[in-house]
Amino acid sequence: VARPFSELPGTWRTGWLNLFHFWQEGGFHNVHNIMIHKFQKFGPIYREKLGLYQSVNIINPEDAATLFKSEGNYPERFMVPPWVAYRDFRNKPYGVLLKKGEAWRSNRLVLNKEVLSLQVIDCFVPPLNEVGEDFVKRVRVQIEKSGRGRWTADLTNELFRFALESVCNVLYGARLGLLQDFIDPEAQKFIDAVTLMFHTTSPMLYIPPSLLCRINSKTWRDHVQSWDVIFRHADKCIQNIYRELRLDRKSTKEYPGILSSLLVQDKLPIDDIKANVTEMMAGGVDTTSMTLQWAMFELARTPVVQEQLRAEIFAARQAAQGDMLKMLKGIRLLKAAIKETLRLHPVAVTLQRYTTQEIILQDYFIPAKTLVQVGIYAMGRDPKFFTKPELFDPARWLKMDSTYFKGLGFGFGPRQCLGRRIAELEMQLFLIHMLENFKIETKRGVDIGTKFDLILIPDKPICLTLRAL
Ligand code: HEM
Ligand code: 2DC
Repeated sequence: VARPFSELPGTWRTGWLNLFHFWQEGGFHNVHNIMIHKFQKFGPIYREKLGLYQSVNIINPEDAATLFKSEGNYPERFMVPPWVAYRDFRNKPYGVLLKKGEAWRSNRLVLNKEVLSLQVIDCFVPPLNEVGEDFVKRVRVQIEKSGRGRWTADLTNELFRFALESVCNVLYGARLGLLQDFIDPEAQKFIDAVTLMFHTTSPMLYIPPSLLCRINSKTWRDHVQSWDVIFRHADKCIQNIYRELRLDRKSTKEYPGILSSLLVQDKLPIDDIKANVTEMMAGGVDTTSMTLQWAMFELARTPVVQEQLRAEIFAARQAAQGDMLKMLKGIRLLKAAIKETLRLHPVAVTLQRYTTQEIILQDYFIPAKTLVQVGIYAMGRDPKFFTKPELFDPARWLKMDSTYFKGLGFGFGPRQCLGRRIAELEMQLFLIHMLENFKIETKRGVDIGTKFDLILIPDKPICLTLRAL
Protein backbone atom coordinates (compact mmCIF):
# COMPACT_ATOMS: atom_id res chain seq x y z
CA VAL A 1 0.00 0.00 0.00
CA ALA A 2 1.20 3.51 -0.84
CA ARG A 3 2.70 5.89 1.70
CA PRO A 4 0.74 8.78 3.24
CA PHE A 5 0.85 12.35 1.90
CA SER A 6 2.40 13.61 5.15
CA GLU A 7 5.55 11.56 4.50
CA LEU A 8 6.43 13.32 1.24
CA PRO A 9 9.97 14.71 1.28
CA GLY A 10 10.44 18.47 1.13
CA THR A 11 10.31 21.59 3.26
CA TRP A 12 6.61 22.28 3.24
CA ARG A 13 6.00 23.05 6.89
CA THR A 14 7.32 26.61 6.90
CA GLY A 15 5.70 28.56 4.06
CA TRP A 16 6.74 32.09 4.92
CA LEU A 17 10.24 31.10 5.93
CA ASN A 18 10.59 29.31 2.59
CA LEU A 19 9.40 32.35 0.72
CA PHE A 20 12.01 34.39 2.56
CA HIS A 21 14.85 31.94 1.72
CA PHE A 22 13.60 31.84 -1.83
CA TRP A 23 13.72 35.61 -2.10
CA GLN A 24 17.22 35.64 -0.52
CA GLU A 25 18.52 33.18 -3.07
CA GLY A 26 17.41 35.49 -5.85
CA GLY A 27 14.68 32.94 -6.41
CA PHE A 28 12.40 35.19 -8.40
CA HIS A 29 14.69 34.89 -11.38
CA ASN A 30 15.98 31.44 -10.59
CA VAL A 31 12.93 29.21 -10.06
CA HIS A 32 14.10 26.75 -12.73
CA ASN A 33 17.52 26.11 -11.13
CA ILE A 34 16.12 25.92 -7.62
CA MET A 35 13.77 23.20 -8.88
CA ILE A 36 16.62 21.18 -10.38
CA HIS A 37 18.40 21.43 -7.02
CA LYS A 38 15.37 20.24 -5.10
CA PHE A 39 14.89 17.23 -7.36
CA GLN A 40 18.56 16.39 -6.77
CA LYS A 41 18.12 16.77 -3.02
CA PHE A 42 14.72 15.13 -2.48
CA GLY A 43 14.36 12.77 -5.45
CA PRO A 44 11.63 12.63 -8.13
CA ILE A 45 8.85 13.99 -5.93
CA TYR A 46 8.80 16.70 -3.26
CA ARG A 47 6.31 18.85 -1.46
CA GLU A 48 6.77 22.59 -1.06
CA LYS A 49 5.07 25.59 0.43
CA LEU A 50 5.74 29.13 -0.74
CA GLY A 51 3.73 31.72 1.16
CA LEU A 52 0.19 30.40 1.11
CA TYR A 53 0.67 28.15 -1.90
CA GLN A 54 1.39 24.46 -1.45
CA SER A 55 2.43 22.17 -4.26
CA VAL A 56 3.75 18.73 -5.06
CA ASN A 57 6.48 18.69 -7.68
CA ILE A 58 7.24 15.82 -10.06
CA ILE A 59 9.77 15.28 -12.85
CA ASN A 60 9.14 11.78 -14.17
CA PRO A 61 7.32 11.44 -17.55
CA GLU A 62 5.40 8.43 -16.18
CA ASP A 63 4.15 10.53 -13.26
CA ALA A 64 3.16 13.32 -15.65
CA ALA A 65 1.14 10.68 -17.53
CA THR A 66 -0.61 9.59 -14.32
CA LEU A 67 -1.45 13.21 -13.51
CA PHE A 68 -2.79 14.13 -16.95
CA LYS A 69 -4.74 10.92 -17.40
CA SER A 70 -6.77 11.74 -14.30
CA GLU A 71 -7.37 15.42 -15.10
CA GLY A 72 -10.95 15.03 -16.33
CA ASN A 73 -12.95 17.41 -18.53
CA TYR A 74 -12.36 20.61 -16.58
CA PRO A 75 -8.62 20.71 -15.88
CA GLU A 76 -7.36 23.60 -13.77
CA ARG A 77 -3.85 24.96 -13.57
CA PHE A 78 -2.28 27.41 -11.11
CA MET A 79 -4.08 30.74 -11.51
CA VAL A 80 -1.46 33.45 -11.71
CA PRO A 81 -2.62 35.75 -8.84
CA PRO A 82 -1.73 39.17 -10.30
CA TRP A 83 -3.51 38.33 -13.58
CA VAL A 84 -6.67 37.48 -11.68
CA ALA A 85 -6.25 40.53 -9.43
CA TYR A 86 -5.95 42.90 -12.40
CA ARG A 87 -9.16 41.68 -14.01
CA ASP A 88 -11.07 41.89 -10.75
CA PHE A 89 -9.57 45.31 -10.00
CA ARG A 90 -10.59 46.76 -13.40
CA ASN A 91 -13.66 44.62 -13.77
CA LYS A 92 -12.44 43.01 -17.01
CA PRO A 93 -13.82 39.68 -18.23
CA TYR A 94 -11.72 36.50 -18.09
CA GLY A 95 -10.81 34.59 -21.22
CA VAL A 96 -10.02 30.86 -21.22
CA LEU A 97 -6.67 31.54 -19.57
CA LEU A 98 -8.40 32.35 -16.27
CA LYS A 99 -11.85 30.83 -16.59
CA LYS A 100 -12.90 27.67 -14.73
CA GLY A 101 -15.48 24.93 -14.95
CA GLU A 102 -18.32 25.05 -17.47
CA ALA A 103 -17.60 28.69 -18.40
CA TRP A 104 -14.09 27.66 -19.40
CA ARG A 105 -15.17 24.54 -21.24
CA SER A 106 -17.93 26.14 -23.34
CA ASN A 107 -15.59 28.97 -24.43
CA ARG A 108 -12.77 26.59 -25.08
CA LEU A 109 -14.83 24.25 -27.30
CA VAL A 110 -15.86 27.13 -29.56
CA LEU A 111 -12.28 28.46 -29.69
CA ASN A 112 -10.76 25.04 -30.39
CA LYS A 113 -12.72 24.86 -33.65
CA GLU A 114 -11.42 28.25 -34.79
CA VAL A 115 -7.85 28.13 -33.50
CA LEU A 116 -6.72 24.55 -33.01
CA SER A 117 -8.72 22.18 -35.20
CA LEU A 118 -7.30 20.42 -38.25
CA GLN A 119 -10.06 21.88 -40.44
CA VAL A 120 -8.94 25.44 -39.83
CA ILE A 121 -5.17 25.41 -39.37
CA ASP A 122 -4.45 25.11 -43.10
CA CYS A 123 -6.00 28.58 -43.43
CA PHE A 124 -3.23 29.98 -41.22
CA VAL A 125 -0.47 28.97 -43.61
CA PRO A 126 -0.84 31.79 -46.20
CA PRO A 127 -1.01 34.64 -43.65
CA LEU A 128 1.89 33.25 -41.60
CA ASN A 129 3.95 32.47 -44.67
CA GLU A 130 3.54 36.03 -45.92
CA VAL A 131 4.93 37.45 -42.65
CA GLY A 132 7.84 34.98 -42.71
CA GLU A 133 8.75 36.10 -46.24
CA ASP A 134 8.59 39.74 -45.19
CA PHE A 135 10.96 39.10 -42.32
CA VAL A 136 13.50 37.75 -44.81
CA LYS A 137 13.10 40.87 -46.94
CA ARG A 138 13.73 43.01 -43.89
CA VAL A 139 16.90 41.10 -43.04
CA ARG A 140 18.08 41.48 -46.65
CA VAL A 141 17.69 45.25 -46.41
CA GLN A 142 19.76 45.28 -43.22
CA ILE A 143 22.45 43.15 -44.86
CA GLU A 144 22.55 45.48 -47.86
CA LYS A 145 22.89 48.49 -45.56
CA SER A 146 25.86 46.93 -43.78
CA GLY A 147 27.70 46.45 -47.07
CA ARG A 148 29.40 43.36 -45.61
CA GLY A 149 27.02 40.63 -46.68
CA ARG A 150 25.90 40.03 -43.13
CA TRP A 151 23.93 41.52 -40.29
CA THR A 152 24.84 41.14 -36.63
CA ALA A 153 22.34 42.13 -33.98
CA ASP A 154 20.32 41.29 -30.90
CA LEU A 155 17.11 40.27 -32.65
CA THR A 156 14.81 40.42 -29.60
CA ASN A 157 12.69 43.35 -30.70
CA GLU A 158 12.73 42.36 -34.36
CA LEU A 159 11.30 39.00 -33.32
CA PHE A 160 8.69 40.59 -31.05
CA ARG A 161 7.54 42.60 -34.06
CA PHE A 162 7.54 39.51 -36.26
CA ALA A 163 5.54 37.54 -33.69
CA LEU A 164 2.93 40.25 -33.15
CA GLU A 165 2.59 40.81 -36.90
CA SER A 166 2.11 37.05 -37.35
CA VAL A 167 -0.49 36.48 -34.68
CA CYS A 168 -2.42 39.59 -35.70
CA ASN A 169 -2.49 38.56 -39.35
CA VAL A 170 -4.16 35.34 -38.24
CA LEU A 171 -6.45 36.96 -35.66
CA TYR A 172 -7.56 39.95 -37.70
CA GLY A 173 -6.75 38.96 -41.26
CA ALA A 174 -4.89 42.24 -41.52
CA ARG A 175 -1.30 43.45 -41.51
CA LEU A 176 -0.10 45.92 -38.90
CA GLY A 177 3.04 46.83 -40.86
CA LEU A 178 5.45 45.98 -38.04
CA LEU A 179 8.17 44.80 -40.41
CA GLN A 180 8.59 48.23 -41.93
CA ASP A 181 11.12 50.81 -40.79
CA PHE A 182 8.66 53.12 -39.13
CA ILE A 183 6.08 51.40 -37.06
CA ASP A 184 2.99 52.47 -35.18
CA PRO A 185 4.25 53.64 -31.76
CA GLU A 186 1.11 52.13 -30.22
CA ALA A 187 2.17 48.69 -31.44
CA GLN A 188 5.63 49.12 -29.90
CA LYS A 189 3.96 50.22 -26.67
CA PHE A 190 1.89 47.04 -26.76
CA ILE A 191 5.01 44.91 -27.21
CA ASP A 192 6.79 46.64 -24.32
CA ALA A 193 3.69 46.31 -22.16
CA VAL A 194 3.54 42.53 -22.64
CA THR A 195 7.20 42.19 -21.62
CA LEU A 196 6.68 44.45 -18.58
CA MET A 197 3.50 42.57 -17.67
CA PHE A 198 5.45 39.26 -17.54
CA HIS A 199 8.37 40.90 -15.73
CA THR A 200 6.19 42.40 -13.01
CA THR A 201 4.26 39.16 -12.54
CA SER A 202 7.07 37.05 -11.09
CA PRO A 203 7.68 39.00 -7.86
CA MET A 204 3.93 38.81 -7.12
CA LEU A 205 3.48 35.12 -7.97
CA TYR A 206 2.98 33.92 -4.41
CA ILE A 207 0.93 36.81 -3.07
CA PRO A 208 -2.83 36.15 -3.10
CA PRO A 209 -4.91 38.42 -5.39
CA SER A 210 -6.89 39.91 -2.52
CA LEU A 211 -3.72 41.33 -0.99
CA LEU A 212 -2.21 42.66 -4.18
CA CYS A 213 -4.27 45.78 -4.88
CA ARG A 214 -4.13 46.76 -1.22
CA ILE A 215 -0.33 46.94 -1.00
CA ASN A 216 -0.17 49.34 -3.99
CA SER A 217 3.52 48.70 -4.60
CA LYS A 218 5.45 49.98 -7.61
CA THR A 219 5.40 46.48 -9.08
CA TRP A 220 1.63 46.29 -8.82
CA ARG A 221 1.18 49.75 -10.37
CA ASP A 222 3.48 48.87 -13.29
CA HIS A 223 1.58 45.64 -13.69
CA VAL A 224 -1.78 47.40 -13.86
CA GLN A 225 -0.45 49.92 -16.36
CA SER A 226 0.91 47.14 -18.58
CA TRP A 227 -2.42 45.33 -18.69
CA ASP A 228 -4.17 48.64 -19.31
CA VAL A 229 -2.03 49.22 -22.41
CA ILE A 230 -2.58 45.61 -23.52
CA PHE A 231 -6.36 45.77 -23.17
CA ARG A 232 -6.65 49.23 -24.72
CA HIS A 233 -4.61 48.39 -27.81
CA ALA A 234 -6.28 45.01 -28.33
CA ASP A 235 -9.65 46.70 -28.01
CA LYS A 236 -8.69 49.19 -30.71
CA CYS A 237 -7.70 46.39 -33.10
CA ILE A 238 -10.92 44.50 -32.33
CA GLN A 239 -13.09 47.61 -32.87
CA ASN A 240 -11.52 48.17 -36.29
CA ILE A 241 -12.52 44.73 -37.49
CA TYR A 242 -15.94 44.97 -35.85
CA ARG A 243 -16.63 48.25 -37.66
CA GLU A 244 -15.58 46.86 -41.01
CA LEU A 245 -17.85 43.87 -40.55
CA ARG A 246 -20.82 46.06 -39.66
CA LEU A 247 -20.20 48.28 -42.68
CA ASP A 248 -20.22 45.02 -44.61
CA ARG A 249 -16.88 45.83 -46.18
CA LYS A 250 -15.91 42.32 -47.05
CA SER A 251 -12.20 41.81 -47.21
CA THR A 252 -10.80 40.46 -50.44
CA LYS A 253 -8.95 37.69 -48.67
CA GLU A 254 -10.20 34.11 -48.65
CA TYR A 255 -9.60 33.72 -44.92
CA PRO A 256 -11.03 36.60 -42.90
CA GLY A 257 -9.20 35.82 -39.64
CA ILE A 258 -10.17 34.28 -36.30
CA LEU A 259 -11.93 37.37 -34.93
CA SER A 260 -14.22 37.74 -37.96
CA SER A 261 -15.06 34.05 -37.90
CA LEU A 262 -15.98 34.27 -34.23
CA LEU A 263 -18.07 37.40 -34.75
CA VAL A 264 -19.93 36.01 -37.75
CA GLN A 265 -20.62 32.68 -36.02
CA ASP A 266 -22.12 34.40 -33.01
CA LYS A 267 -21.56 31.41 -30.72
CA LEU A 268 -19.82 33.43 -28.00
CA PRO A 269 -20.93 36.64 -26.27
CA ILE A 270 -19.00 39.64 -27.55
CA ASP A 271 -17.27 40.16 -24.20
CA ASP A 272 -15.93 36.62 -24.26
CA ILE A 273 -14.70 37.08 -27.83
CA LYS A 274 -12.89 40.26 -26.82
CA ALA A 275 -11.34 38.72 -23.71
CA ASN A 276 -10.08 35.69 -25.63
CA VAL A 277 -8.75 37.63 -28.61
CA THR A 278 -6.92 39.94 -26.20
CA GLU A 279 -5.34 36.95 -24.47
CA MET A 280 -4.26 35.46 -27.78
CA MET A 281 -2.80 38.73 -28.98
CA ALA A 282 -0.79 39.12 -25.75
CA GLY A 283 0.09 35.42 -25.60
CA GLY A 284 1.45 35.49 -29.13
CA VAL A 285 4.36 37.89 -28.67
CA ASP A 286 7.05 36.77 -26.22
CA THR A 287 6.35 33.04 -26.49
CA THR A 288 7.12 32.30 -30.14
CA SER A 289 9.73 35.06 -30.46
CA MET A 290 11.83 33.79 -27.54
CA THR A 291 11.56 30.21 -28.75
CA LEU A 292 12.73 31.27 -32.22
CA GLN A 293 15.60 33.19 -30.72
CA TRP A 294 16.70 30.12 -28.77
CA ALA A 295 16.26 27.95 -31.85
CA MET A 296 18.52 30.19 -33.94
CA PHE A 297 21.06 30.33 -31.12
CA GLU A 298 21.20 26.53 -30.88
CA LEU A 299 21.44 26.21 -34.68
CA ALA A 300 24.27 28.73 -34.74
CA ARG A 301 26.14 26.65 -32.15
CA THR A 302 25.57 23.38 -34.00
CA PRO A 303 26.28 24.09 -37.68
CA VAL A 304 26.05 20.40 -38.56
CA VAL A 305 22.42 20.33 -37.50
CA GLN A 306 21.82 23.62 -39.28
CA GLU A 307 23.09 22.07 -42.55
CA GLN A 308 20.94 18.97 -42.08
CA LEU A 309 17.86 21.12 -41.66
CA ARG A 310 18.77 23.19 -44.70
CA ALA A 311 19.13 20.06 -46.78
CA GLU A 312 15.77 18.75 -45.59
CA ILE A 313 14.13 22.08 -46.40
CA PHE A 314 15.63 22.24 -49.89
CA ALA A 315 14.45 18.70 -50.62
CA ALA A 316 10.96 19.44 -49.28
CA ARG A 317 10.79 22.62 -51.38
CA GLN A 318 11.69 20.66 -54.52
CA ALA A 319 9.19 17.90 -53.86
CA ALA A 320 6.36 20.29 -53.00
CA GLN A 321 6.62 22.43 -56.16
CA GLY A 322 5.41 25.60 -54.43
CA ASP A 323 2.63 23.90 -52.45
CA MET A 324 3.33 25.10 -48.89
CA LEU A 325 0.91 22.65 -47.25
CA LYS A 326 2.73 19.82 -48.95
CA MET A 327 6.10 21.25 -48.02
CA LEU A 328 5.15 21.33 -44.34
CA LYS A 329 4.65 17.57 -44.50
CA GLY A 330 8.27 17.03 -45.55
CA ILE A 331 10.13 18.71 -42.69
CA ARG A 332 10.26 16.09 -39.93
CA LEU A 333 13.65 17.15 -38.65
CA LEU A 334 12.68 20.83 -38.50
CA LYS A 335 9.63 19.95 -36.42
CA ALA A 336 11.89 17.89 -34.16
CA ALA A 337 14.26 20.88 -33.91
CA ILE A 338 11.41 22.97 -32.50
CA LYS A 339 10.62 20.22 -29.97
CA GLU A 340 14.29 20.04 -29.08
CA THR A 341 14.40 23.82 -28.58
CA LEU A 342 11.44 23.63 -26.21
CA ARG A 343 13.07 20.74 -24.32
CA LEU A 344 16.09 22.88 -23.44
CA HIS A 345 14.26 26.20 -23.40
CA PRO A 346 10.63 25.71 -22.45
CA VAL A 347 8.54 28.87 -22.15
CA ALA A 348 6.83 27.49 -19.03
CA VAL A 349 9.07 26.23 -16.21
CA THR A 350 6.30 23.85 -15.06
CA LEU A 351 2.91 22.52 -16.05
CA GLN A 352 0.41 22.41 -13.21
CA ARG A 353 -2.88 20.72 -12.43
CA TYR A 354 -5.13 20.51 -9.42
CA THR A 355 -5.90 16.86 -8.83
CA THR A 356 -9.60 16.05 -9.13
CA GLN A 357 -9.38 12.78 -7.22
CA GLU A 358 -6.85 10.94 -5.09
CA ILE A 359 -3.95 9.64 -7.19
CA ILE A 360 -0.71 7.81 -6.44
CA LEU A 361 2.60 9.34 -7.55
CA GLN A 362 5.94 7.68 -6.75
CA ASP A 363 4.03 5.48 -4.30
CA TYR A 364 2.61 8.38 -2.28
CA PHE A 365 -1.08 9.14 -1.89
CA ILE A 366 -1.85 12.58 -3.30
CA PRO A 367 -5.25 13.87 -2.15
CA ALA A 368 -7.79 15.54 -4.42
CA LYS A 369 -7.45 19.33 -4.93
CA THR A 370 -3.66 19.26 -4.58
CA LEU A 371 -1.62 21.49 -6.88
CA VAL A 372 0.80 19.21 -8.71
CA GLN A 373 3.55 20.71 -10.88
CA VAL A 374 5.45 18.88 -13.61
CA GLY A 375 8.94 20.37 -13.77
CA ILE A 376 9.36 20.35 -17.53
CA TYR A 377 12.51 22.48 -17.47
CA ALA A 378 14.13 20.05 -15.01
CA MET A 379 12.82 17.03 -16.97
CA GLY A 380 14.30 18.31 -20.23
CA ARG A 381 17.77 18.56 -18.70
CA ASP A 382 17.81 15.30 -16.75
CA PRO A 383 20.03 12.51 -18.15
CA LYS A 384 17.57 9.94 -16.77
CA PHE A 385 15.10 10.99 -19.46
CA PHE A 386 17.33 12.38 -22.22
CA THR A 387 20.76 10.94 -22.91
CA LYS A 388 23.40 13.68 -23.06
CA PRO A 389 20.77 16.33 -22.29
CA GLU A 390 23.22 19.18 -22.93
CA LEU A 391 23.40 18.30 -26.64
CA PHE A 392 21.10 20.04 -29.10
CA ASP A 393 20.15 16.97 -31.10
CA PRO A 394 16.77 17.22 -32.88
CA ALA A 395 17.20 13.72 -34.32
CA ARG A 396 16.83 12.26 -30.82
CA TRP A 397 13.07 12.80 -31.18
CA LEU A 398 13.04 10.63 -34.30
CA LYS A 399 15.06 7.76 -32.85
CA MET A 400 14.10 7.69 -29.15
CA ASP A 401 12.32 4.41 -28.31
CA SER A 402 9.80 6.35 -26.29
CA THR A 403 8.77 9.97 -26.32
CA TYR A 404 5.92 9.12 -23.92
CA PHE A 405 5.00 12.32 -22.02
CA LYS A 406 8.36 13.93 -22.77
CA GLY A 407 7.41 16.56 -25.36
CA LEU A 408 5.26 18.75 -23.14
CA GLY A 409 6.28 22.27 -24.22
CA PHE A 410 2.68 23.22 -25.03
CA GLY A 411 1.14 21.35 -22.12
CA PHE A 412 -1.26 18.48 -22.50
CA GLY A 413 -4.91 17.57 -22.95
CA PRO A 414 -8.00 19.75 -23.17
CA ARG A 415 -6.26 22.61 -21.33
CA GLN A 416 -3.11 22.60 -23.46
CA CYS A 417 -1.90 25.76 -25.19
CA LEU A 418 -4.70 27.27 -27.26
CA GLY A 419 -2.19 28.92 -29.59
CA ARG A 420 -0.22 25.73 -30.18
CA ARG A 421 -1.02 25.28 -33.87
CA ILE A 422 -0.52 28.96 -34.66
CA ALA A 423 2.78 28.93 -32.79
CA GLU A 424 4.01 25.74 -34.46
CA LEU A 425 3.15 26.89 -37.98
CA GLU A 426 4.54 30.37 -37.37
CA MET A 427 7.85 28.94 -36.13
CA GLN A 428 8.11 26.29 -38.86
CA LEU A 429 7.51 28.84 -41.63
CA PHE A 430 9.91 31.34 -40.06
CA LEU A 431 12.71 28.80 -39.80
CA ILE A 432 12.08 27.50 -43.33
CA HIS A 433 12.52 30.98 -44.80
CA MET A 434 15.48 31.90 -42.61
CA LEU A 435 17.40 28.71 -43.34
CA GLU A 436 16.70 28.98 -47.07
CA ASN A 437 18.19 32.46 -47.15
CA PHE A 438 20.78 32.90 -44.42
CA LYS A 439 23.48 31.18 -42.52
CA ILE A 440 22.97 31.73 -38.81
CA GLU A 441 26.12 32.29 -36.76
CA THR A 442 27.08 33.32 -33.25
CA LYS A 443 30.34 34.06 -31.45
CA ARG A 444 31.88 30.89 -30.09
CA GLY A 445 32.13 30.29 -26.36
CA VAL A 446 29.50 32.79 -25.30
CA ASP A 447 27.40 31.07 -22.69
CA ILE A 448 23.81 32.18 -22.37
CA GLY A 449 21.91 31.19 -19.26
CA THR A 450 18.22 31.22 -18.48
CA LYS A 451 16.27 33.74 -16.44
CA PHE A 452 12.80 33.25 -15.00
CA ASP A 453 10.72 36.30 -15.82
CA LEU A 454 7.46 34.39 -15.41
CA ILE A 455 8.33 32.86 -18.74
CA LEU A 456 11.87 31.60 -19.20
CA ILE A 457 14.07 33.94 -21.24
CA PRO A 458 17.81 34.36 -22.01
CA ASP A 459 19.71 35.94 -19.10
CA LYS A 460 21.61 38.25 -21.45
CA PRO A 461 21.14 39.52 -25.00
CA ILE A 462 21.85 36.93 -27.69
CA CYS A 463 23.90 38.32 -30.53
CA LEU A 464 23.32 36.57 -33.87
CA THR A 465 24.88 37.03 -37.29
CA LEU A 466 22.79 36.42 -40.39
CA ARG A 467 24.91 35.88 -43.52
CA ALA A 468 23.36 35.89 -46.99
CA LEU A 469 23.72 32.42 -48.50
C1 HEM B 1 -1.47 28.04 -22.42
C2 HEM B 1 3.07 27.28 -23.99
C3 HEM B 1 2.30 30.27 -27.73
C4 HEM B 1 -2.10 31.30 -25.98
C5 HEM B 1 -0.18 27.56 -22.54
C6 HEM B 1 0.42 26.58 -21.67
C7 HEM B 1 1.69 26.37 -22.12
C8 HEM B 1 1.90 27.21 -23.27
C9 HEM B 1 2.71 25.42 -21.52
C10 HEM B 1 -0.25 25.87 -20.50
C11 HEM B 1 -0.80 24.54 -21.04
C12 HEM B 1 -1.27 23.56 -20.00
O1 HEM B 1 -1.53 23.96 -18.85
O2 HEM B 1 -1.37 22.35 -20.32
C13 HEM B 1 3.25 28.01 -25.16
C14 HEM B 1 4.43 27.99 -25.99
C15 HEM B 1 4.22 28.83 -27.04
C16 HEM B 1 2.90 29.39 -26.86
C17 HEM B 1 5.67 27.13 -25.71
C18 HEM B 1 5.10 29.18 -28.22
C19 HEM B 1 6.31 28.72 -28.43
C20 HEM B 1 1.02 30.77 -27.61
C21 HEM B 1 0.38 31.62 -28.59
C22 HEM B 1 -0.86 31.92 -28.08
C23 HEM B 1 -0.99 31.25 -26.81
C24 HEM B 1 0.98 32.05 -29.93
C25 HEM B 1 -1.96 32.75 -28.71
C26 HEM B 1 -2.36 32.60 -29.93
C27 HEM B 1 -2.32 30.51 -24.87
C28 HEM B 1 -3.54 30.52 -24.09
C29 HEM B 1 -3.37 29.57 -23.06
C30 HEM B 1 -2.03 29.00 -23.24
C31 HEM B 1 -4.78 31.39 -24.33
C32 HEM B 1 -4.40 29.20 -21.98
C33 HEM B 1 -5.33 28.08 -22.49
C34 HEM B 1 -6.38 27.61 -21.49
O3 HEM B 1 -6.22 27.80 -20.29
O4 HEM B 1 -7.41 27.03 -21.93
N1 HEM B 1 0.73 27.93 -23.51
N2 HEM B 1 2.35 28.87 -25.72
N3 HEM B 1 0.17 30.56 -26.56
N4 HEM B 1 -1.44 29.59 -24.34
FE1 HEM B 1 0.42 29.17 -25.07
C1 2DC C 1 4.72 30.49 -14.38
O1 2DC C 1 4.68 29.01 -10.94
C2 2DC C 1 5.26 29.91 -13.08
O2 2DC C 1 1.69 30.52 -22.35
C3 2DC C 1 4.14 29.54 -12.12
O3 2DC C 1 0.65 32.56 -23.65
C4 2DC C 1 3.19 28.55 -12.79
C5 2DC C 1 2.72 29.06 -14.12
C6 2DC C 1 1.39 29.04 -14.39
C7 2DC C 1 0.81 29.36 -15.71
C8 2DC C 1 1.84 29.54 -16.83
C9 2DC C 1 3.04 30.32 -16.27
C10 2DC C 1 3.74 29.56 -15.12
C11 2DC C 1 4.01 30.71 -17.42
C12 2DC C 1 3.33 31.40 -18.59
C13 2DC C 1 2.17 30.59 -19.17
C14 2DC C 1 1.20 30.32 -17.99
C15 2DC C 1 -0.02 29.74 -18.65
C16 2DC C 1 -0.10 30.49 -19.99
C17 2DC C 1 1.17 31.36 -20.10
C18 2DC C 1 2.70 29.31 -19.79
C19 2DC C 1 4.53 28.36 -15.64
C20 2DC C 1 1.54 31.67 -21.59
C21 2DC C 1 2.81 32.45 -21.70
C22 2DC C 1 0.38 32.45 -22.29
C23 2DC C 1 0.16 33.83 -21.69
C24 2DC C 1 -1.09 34.52 -22.20
C25 2DC C 1 -1.32 35.89 -21.51
C26 2DC C 1 -0.25 36.88 -21.86
C27 2DC C 1 -2.66 36.46 -21.89
